[in-house]
Order: sequence, then C-alpha cells, then structure tokens
Amino acid sequence: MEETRRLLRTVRKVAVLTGAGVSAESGIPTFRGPGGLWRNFRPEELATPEAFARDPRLVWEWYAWRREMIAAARPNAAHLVLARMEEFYPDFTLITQNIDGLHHAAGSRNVVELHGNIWRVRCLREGKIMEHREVPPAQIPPTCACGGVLRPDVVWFGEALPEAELNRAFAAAQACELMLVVGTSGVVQPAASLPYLVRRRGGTVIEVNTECTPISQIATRSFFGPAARVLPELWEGVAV
Ligand code: BJW
Repeated sequence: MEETRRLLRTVRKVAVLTGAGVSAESGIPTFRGPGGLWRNFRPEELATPEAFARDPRLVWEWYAWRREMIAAARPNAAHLVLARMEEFYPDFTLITQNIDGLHHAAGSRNVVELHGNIWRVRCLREGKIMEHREVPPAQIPPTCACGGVLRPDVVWFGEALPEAELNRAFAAAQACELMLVVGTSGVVQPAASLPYLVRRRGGTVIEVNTECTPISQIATRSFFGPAARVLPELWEGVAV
C-alpha cells in the first residue's frame, strides 16, 4: 500500500473508473453478485430499448423503485475521497458507469457519466432531455408536455453511449498516467476496455474491489476490500 501511496503522490494525470460497487456502502445495490439487481430481474426484461417498447410501465416501476433508494442515499467515504483527489491533481477525470449522481453530490466536478443519469428523462417524440426528479413519478410512464412518452435518460444494452462522454472517457484513458478502477465487475463494454487501454500504453492501473475481476488480471495492483474503507486508506498521507 505504501508503494501505491508513493505513486499517488508523484503522478499528475489521473483517471478514475467507477462502477456500482462504489455506491454499495451508500445502500444502493450492485447489478451482479450477492444481492445484485440482476439476481432478481432479467436485464433483457428491464434494461433494453425492446423491453421499454414492450412494457414501459414495468421498466418505469423498476426505475421508480431505484429512484426511491437513490434519493435516500448519501455519498460514502469512497465518493468523498474521490472528490478530494480532484482538488489535488492538476489533471483528473472521474468516469462513472453509475447513474445515481452520488459523485456530484460528494463534490466531484469533472465527472463523465457514461451510462446517463436516473434524474434525467428523454422524450421519445422530440428527443428533448430534461431533469425529472419526481419520487415516485406522478404518472407512470411519465409524459412530456408534447404528449410523448418519457424514458429514463440512461444507456441500455444495445444502445450507443453518449458520444461526448465516450470521447472524454477515452481521451482521459489515453492521457492519464494512472487509472484507479473502483467497484466495477469489468464486464460491460465499452467501459470495461478503458483500463486495458491504459495498460497497453504503459500506464498504471490500480483496482479496488471486494472481489477478483477480469481487470485484476491486467491491473498493476489490486486491493481487495470495500471501497469506503480501502480508498481512504490509500489516500492517507498522500495530499499533505
Ligand atoms: C465493491 C463493493 C464495495 C461490491 N467496494 N467494490 C463486446 C463484447 C461483448 C458484448 C459487447 C461488446 N460490446 C458491447 C457489447 C454489448 C454490451 C455488453 O457489454 N454486454 C456484456 C454484458 C457482455 N454493451 C452494450 O450494449 C453497451 N452499448 C454498446 O456497446 O453499444 C454499441 C453501439 C454502438 C453504436 C450504435 C448502437 C450500439 C451499453 C451498455 C449499457 C449498460 N447499461 C447498464 C444499465 C444502465 C442504466 C441503469 O443503471 O439502469 O449499466 S447495465 C449495468 O452494468 C449498468 C452498469 O453501469 C453496468 C456495469 O456494472 P458495474 O458498475 O460494473 O456493476 P456490477 O454489479 O457488475 O459490479 C459491481 C462490482 O463492485 C463487483 O465487481 C463487486 O465485487 C464490486 N463491489 N461492493 C468495492 N463495497
């Protein structure tokens, strides 16, 4: 751990990739693994455009349930340390697959939300994107002023990621000296390819996860334990 702290003290360009595990200790279930969201729901029934076309009500009920959990959640020690890191490094990009907005709530600013945000909706008729914070939504599925059906502004399987965010994520992976990969199973593309890109360029990849993942095979170092404990430990004494 001391060696990694030394590295964290010397590098200047840092990227972070987070997944559901970073919010686990805020009480938000992960997708895969024990208690994961996919254990009780089939992704193809809920997180695809086809599922939404077939049964928008069912999909919205799932998102309404998740909104309730997220609305009650607060950033944990892992989110807070990542926000402090941003103040320390001259070049810092936080790439997240999470849609819960907890990195912003913790004070992070340069955040790339690869899979969208649960507090935004998109009108299926006009394509307009707007903030929508009703918990629970007054109407399910909610509708736009134009009469179109609103969908959560998140990225489902088979859908393209938002171009600007994807470009920012690849640019950060291309430029960073070190990437911290926190709480992701590393199986969903294209996000999972970012640490591989860093390693191919000769950069350092530090993983924090409760379990071994495919990224552990290529990581320079993996620290196994809950992010809200491991990240503050790693950061101890770095920014003095
Ligand atoms: C802790 C912890 C603690 C627990 N501390 N750690 C190449 C090969 C094969 C397939 C594909 C491919 N390229 C694309 C695909 C298809 C697909 C894909 O990747 N499928 C794989 C599953 C096989 N990808 C897509 O479809 C993507 N789109 C795409 O590629 O489009 C191409 C295209 C181009 C042009 C036109 C059209 C199309 C889109 C992917 C969208 C993913 N969407 C979701 C839902 C988002 C909305 C929502 O939240 O409802 O995103 S799925 C879900 O998985 C969610 C997550 O962001 C994502 C990643 O999950 P994550 O964050 O890693 O969570 P978990 O649960 O998997 O892992 C948690 C980890 O934390 C575990 O490791 C735990 O151990 C750990 N942990 N507690 C630290 N306290």
